[in-house]
This record gives sequence, C-alpha cells and structure tokens, in this order.
Amino acid sequence: MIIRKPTDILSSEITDQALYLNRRNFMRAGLVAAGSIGAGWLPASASANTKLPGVKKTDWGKEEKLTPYEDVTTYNNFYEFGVDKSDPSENAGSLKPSPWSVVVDGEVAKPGTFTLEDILKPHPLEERIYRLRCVEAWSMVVPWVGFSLADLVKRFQPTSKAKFVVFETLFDPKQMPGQSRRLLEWPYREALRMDEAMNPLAILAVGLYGEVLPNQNGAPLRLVVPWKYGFKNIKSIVKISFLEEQPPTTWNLLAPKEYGFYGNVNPKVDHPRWSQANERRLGEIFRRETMPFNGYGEQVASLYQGMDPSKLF
Ligand SMILES: Nc1nc2c(c(=O)[nH]1)N[C@H]1C(S)=C(S)[C@@H](COP(=O)(O)O)O[C@H]1N2
Ligand SMILES: [Mo]
Repeated sequence: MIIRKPTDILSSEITDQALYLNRRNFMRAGLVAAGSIGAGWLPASASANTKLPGVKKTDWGKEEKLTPYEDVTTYNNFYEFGVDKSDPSENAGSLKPSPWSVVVDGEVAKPGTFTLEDILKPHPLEERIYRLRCVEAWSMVVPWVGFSLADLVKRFQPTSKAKFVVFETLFDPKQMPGQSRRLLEWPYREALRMDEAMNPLAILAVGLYGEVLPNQNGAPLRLVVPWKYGFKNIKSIVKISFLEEQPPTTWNLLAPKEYGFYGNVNPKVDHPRWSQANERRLGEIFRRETMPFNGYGEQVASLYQGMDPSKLF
C-alpha cells in the first residue's frame, strides 16, 4: 500500500489564499466555457450555473453574512480532484453528475437503486444558510439548497437494527482522476449515527446560491451537517447504507488521532498539529473564535450527553 503519511498530505493541503485569489477570475471563465455540467433531473441543458426551480427560502442562518460565491466555488477540498484548494474547481469538469443514481442498502425495509430524480420528487427544495468549518481552520457561510436528510431516511424505512448511516462517494478514476493515486482509501466514506442523521439540521444539498451544485462542491448530491468539521460533509454520494455497527470512515481510518468518528466542531480540542480555537472566514482578514458545535450547540449538544467531549472531535 502506498498510502501517504498524513503529514505529507496535510502540508500539501495548506495553500496560500493569495495564490487562488490570483487564479480565480481565470477559473471562473473556464467553468463557464466548460458548459453543460448538467443534472438529470433538470433539462439536459442545465449547468452548474442553472437556477434551481421552486426553492423555498427559509430563515435558517439569514442573519449571517454570506461568503462570496467565488470563494465558495474556488477554494475547495475534494481529494478526488487533487489536494490543493484550487484543484477541484480546475479539474472537476471531468465529473458527470447526470445521469446519477444512488444505491440504498443494508438495514432498511425498502432498499434499491434510485435516480436523483426519484430521490428529489417527494422532497421540496429549501435554501438554508449554514456555516461550514474545515479542520484546517477556514470557514464559510453558504446558502445551500437541499432537503432534509431525516425525510429521506424515513422513506427507506430503516429497521430497528439500523444504528448508523454510511455514505459513499462515486468511485471512478476516469471521472475522478485523483482516485488513481492512493491519497486516501477510495471511495471516500463518511457516516453518522442514526440520531445525528435524523436531526433536522442535517441536509442533503443539490445546490448553492440558488443554482445547481458546481462539481467541485460535490455535485449532484452532498451531505451538509453544519455542526461537524468539513470532512464529514461527503460529496458526490452514490451509496447510502444502514448498518448496525459503527463503520470505518475515510479520515478517521487514515489518521484516527487527528480525525475522530464524530468530527464535532470543538474549539477546546486542538488538532495535534494546530489550534482549533479560531478560524478565518474566507474573504475576511481577521480570525474569529470558533464556536462549540460550530454555533449549533443548542440544537445538537443533547445528542452527546454523557459522552466525553474530548473524544467528539
Ligand atoms: N468525496 C469527498 N468528499 C469530501 C472531501 C473529499 O476530499 N472527498 N473533502 C471534505 C472536506 S475535508 C471538506 S472541508 C469539505 C469541503 O467542502 P467544499 O469544497 O464544498 O467547501 O468537503 C468534504 N467532503
Ligand atoms: Mo476539511
């Protein structure tokens, strides 16, 4: 196995923001030229800049100042397209988010393979403004367009044995060239405990800023669990499985001391190689204090009562 040491990966992850700022105008032009990055549940001509129809605006996070679209779509973590923050927006044009299907299996009464269209039909789309906070101490505020994960889970009717729900990213090195290197153990895999998945804050996103999700942000379907570090927010999901036992998850497998299973944002637990006490919002100069559970403690802290908070990173 040629899995790189976490230290190698992480030092290469730290890209100076100035670098990407210089490149971003160029890249935005490239994205538009790349053309029809379509989604099957929209007309074939739909692209990453296609407006999503019928999105219900909500009050979630409307007091927040949004991170500019440019920053949200050009400063990304998506190892399937490279380890630098600018790589995903430059390379993700090879991903074909349409047609797309999702396998649902494990401890459910209604397993099967569903197209994205099937999944979306009964789920009205909402816009919710959520923060996303990466372990590398950058953060952003994004108007995500998605639907409740809990509602989707209920449709498949998990059995009483279902204790965890695990998500898997597409594995296709032709579409995702980063997968021909053993940077991580592919496919990327992330999981939630059942009660976390049923929390009303957790959504599956299909868009941002009112438009179809750009490939680099995890088209056509990605998880958004705002009280957890970015790595839990798995992108380009093709499989959802319900399990009795806690499954292995990608970053936790690679570096268990640095990335726990829970990945709850906790300013008091430092990453072994840097403080987690504060963060820099993309597009801003001054750092701000990181909040426990990324500021969503009121809604989720009760899920972890009786658990050792130092183990919840
Ligand atoms: N499949 C997959 N999902 C992924 C990642 C990845 O490398 N592959 N990176 C994660 C990490 S570490 C972060 S911080 C967020 C970044 O999401 P964004 O690019 O939309 O900001 O995606 C997460 N989801
Ligand atoms: Mo991250």
